[in-house]
Formats: sequence, structure tokens, C-alpha cells
Amino acid sequence: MNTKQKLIEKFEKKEAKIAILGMGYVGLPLAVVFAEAGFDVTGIDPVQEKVDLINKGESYILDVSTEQVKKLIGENRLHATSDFSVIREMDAVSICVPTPLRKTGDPDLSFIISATESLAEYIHPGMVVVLESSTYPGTTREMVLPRLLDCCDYKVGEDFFLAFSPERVDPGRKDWTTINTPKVIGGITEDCSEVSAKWYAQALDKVVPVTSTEVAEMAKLLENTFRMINIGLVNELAIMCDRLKVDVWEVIEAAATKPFGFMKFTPGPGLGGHCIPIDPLYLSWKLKSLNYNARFIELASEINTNMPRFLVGKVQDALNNVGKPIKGSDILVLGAAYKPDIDDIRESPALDVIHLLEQKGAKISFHDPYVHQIKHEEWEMESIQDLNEGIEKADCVVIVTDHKVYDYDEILEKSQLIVDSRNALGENGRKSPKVVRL
Ligand code: SAJ
Repeated sequence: MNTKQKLIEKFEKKEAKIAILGMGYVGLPLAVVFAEAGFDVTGIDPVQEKVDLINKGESYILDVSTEQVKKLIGENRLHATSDFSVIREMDAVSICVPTPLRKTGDPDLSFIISATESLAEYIHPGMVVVLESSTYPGTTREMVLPRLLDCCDYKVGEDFFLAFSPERVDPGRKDWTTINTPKVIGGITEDCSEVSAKWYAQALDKVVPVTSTEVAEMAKLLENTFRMINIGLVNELAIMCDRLKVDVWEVIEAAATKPFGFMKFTPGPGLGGHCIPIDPLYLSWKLKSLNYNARFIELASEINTNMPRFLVGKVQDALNNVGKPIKGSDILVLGAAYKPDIDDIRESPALDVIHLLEQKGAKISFHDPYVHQIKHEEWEMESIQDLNEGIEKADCVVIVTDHKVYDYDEILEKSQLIVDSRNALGENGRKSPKVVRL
């Protein structure tokens, strides 16, 4: 049996030893899924605090219960360490590390490079490596493979195998999880695709092999660029409808009655999160290096980035219409997280809205049941505790993130003036003279 066949047999017999690099919202769920499928799994993370929590049987990730971790640790099927040298005993390693943007807006591959260089010291024949971090097409072949080959004279696709498989984790989602979300996977060579697909198929419901790492990398960027551009489209529609004095929310509801050929997106205060605003810029950055300007991405990014300013303009007009300057007005922002019902404020447009209102001299406070404090660049702010008191004191309430826990009828009743950027108030908001919608 050759290396590939031996490795596939190990996967099929669940004898392969697995390591997951990066115990975050992607890596820990993946580690648990493989451990629950019967593999011996080691989570590797440079942050000792995460390692200690896992080894104590505790979870710090929304989608993984402490019970799951405790059980797997108790059964000795899951372990955690900050020591990369354990990789010398591993048969399969998945890299799940962040791919943020630098301040300059360029891709920051430092986490991928650091994880790859640490892994490369222990690479050995009969091993498969899969990169999961969202990145531009070519990263696996151009950045990961050379660093793995630097430390050895093995042949990729014969002695070891390398593939890319985009993560599709949506934290907090219950319907589509790590196990049942279809998983695209593509290798440097056909044998790399086959071996990595065989590995993942032992634990995941549906694996979708593709012929190269570039196809898999690009599929992920299409998924998130599709979203970012369509959100940019409806945000521009909101600006157009504002000029036309047409209610954009009614327009979208009407269009959404079309049972085919239309997909509903809704305007908002801007584009938050660590995927949608960022992944498409990895693609446009790569294309720039090939002398191509990805105009849709650039334009959508410009429109989405401008939405906080557009919303603040609506607040200024709303206060002006009741004879109040924005300067000195008490303004309460409802919702700081980047999307409803979570506590994540990464890239949240609420941060820009608050900053812009403060710059115009407003007396700003915010409330968010999930976000108790904002620490952002040079400023920080605590969420108010008494929502009713905050609403009654406010000259204007600005709904930025429409958490489900809010009682919108009560907010409507108690507020003097509301600017609703999410249509959280629905029909009642449309009819009320004290509500301005995006
Ligand atoms: N947003 C709008 N209008 C919309 C949809 C979203 O303004 O119609 C805003 C949100 O408020 C948020 C931002 O866009 O600020 C991103 O929202 P999102 O719903 O795309 O949520 P994310 O960032 O958590 O995206 C993740 C992605 N999952 C992965 O990358 C694995 C994305 O591909 C998923 O489609 C998305 O979750 C999802 O559907 O929940």
C-alpha cells in the first residue's frame, strides 16, 4: 500500500491522530466533531488560557457546550496543548487561524504564516494538512506549500498531502452546524483532494471535493462577496429611495414576494462582522496584484462603509425637524453588536455611528443586552443599565441593531423620536409620526 492508501485506511478505521491548530469559533467545533466521530484529537493553541480551559473540560465557544468538552476530555479523546511538537505524531492537521485585515486594508496572513512555520518543523511523510482560514485564491499553493517544503524534501501529493477547505461556521446558528453544513475541499493535487476529502467525510455529513485549492479558496470568497455586494445594493437602494421619497422597506417587501429569481437583503447602518466586510477585500487585493480592479467589490465596500454617515444624516434631519440641533441632544443608540442576538462587535457599524454622533456634539449613550462595554481604539463606553430611563431621557433613540429581546412596542410608546435603521418597528414604525426609517 502506498502512503495515500495507508492514510485513507487510517481515516476509515478512525486510527488517525488529528490536530486542529487554532481553538477559536472554527477550530474548537471542528475538534469536537472529529473527536465525537471517534478520532483522537489534539487542539493546539498558543494561548495557554484556552488550552487550560479545554483540558479542564470547559468551553468558551458559543457553539460548543461545556458538557461536550468535559465528556471528550473524560474519555481522553480530546486534548489541548500549546506545544506544536505534538504534530510529529499527528497524521492530519487542520489550520483554523484568523485572517484579518491590516490597518492599511491589506490582508494580514501573519497567523497563517506563523501556524505554517510552526507546523513545518514537524511535518513528516504520511501526513495531510488542510487550511480552513478564509483567504485569497493561491494562498495555499503560494504561501503555505513553500513553507512546508522549506523544512523537508518530501513530495506534495506523494509523501504528504495539502488541501484547502473553507470554514462555513455561523456562530449561534442551530440549523446549519459544523457537522451538517456541506464542506468544500480542494487539494494541491488530485490525490491531495482525495485524501483530505476522505478524512473530512469520516465526520461531516457532506463533503464536496473540488479539483484544486484555488477553486475551494475562490468558492468561499464568492459566497461572502455575493453577500457583501447584495447588501451594498440594498444600501444604495435605501439612499435612492430616500431621494425619491419612496419607502425602501415596502419596496423590498414587495419585491420579495417574487417566488423566483430574487433573494431578499435588507439595508442597515453598515456592514459588520469578521467575514463579510473582510473576505471580499482579500479577493480585490489579490486581483489588484494581477492588474485588475474588482469594481463591484470596491463600490459595494464604499457604499457599505458610508452607511453610518448616511444614518447619522437621518438622525440630524429628524432632530432638526423637531427644532433640536444634534449638538447637545441626548441620543440613545440601541444595539452595539454587528448583527442581532449576538455579543460580537467586530467591525460593528454601531461603533462608527456612535463616533460620528459624538463628533457632532451629541450626548451619546448606548444600550445592548449582550454588549456591556465597548472598547474601541481610543475610546470606551459602558452600556446603560436602565433602558426605560435611557429612552425617557433621550431626545432621539437610534435603533442600530435589532436584537429580538427588545420590546419594540414599549420602545415606540416611550420614545420622543426614533430613527429605525433596521425596520425593527415594522408597520407601527411606518405609521408613527415620531419614527424615521432608513
Ligand atoms: N446585513 C445587512 N443586510 C442583510 C444581511 C446582513 O445589513 O440583508 C449586515 C448585518 O447586519 C451584519 C453584516 O451585514 O452587520 C454581516 O451579516 P451576515 O448576516 O452576513 O452575518 P455574518 O457576518 O455572521 O456572516 C456569516 C457568514 N458565514 C461564514 O462566513 C461562514 C456568511 O457567509 C453567512 O451567510 C452569514 O453568517 C449568515 O447567513 O448568517
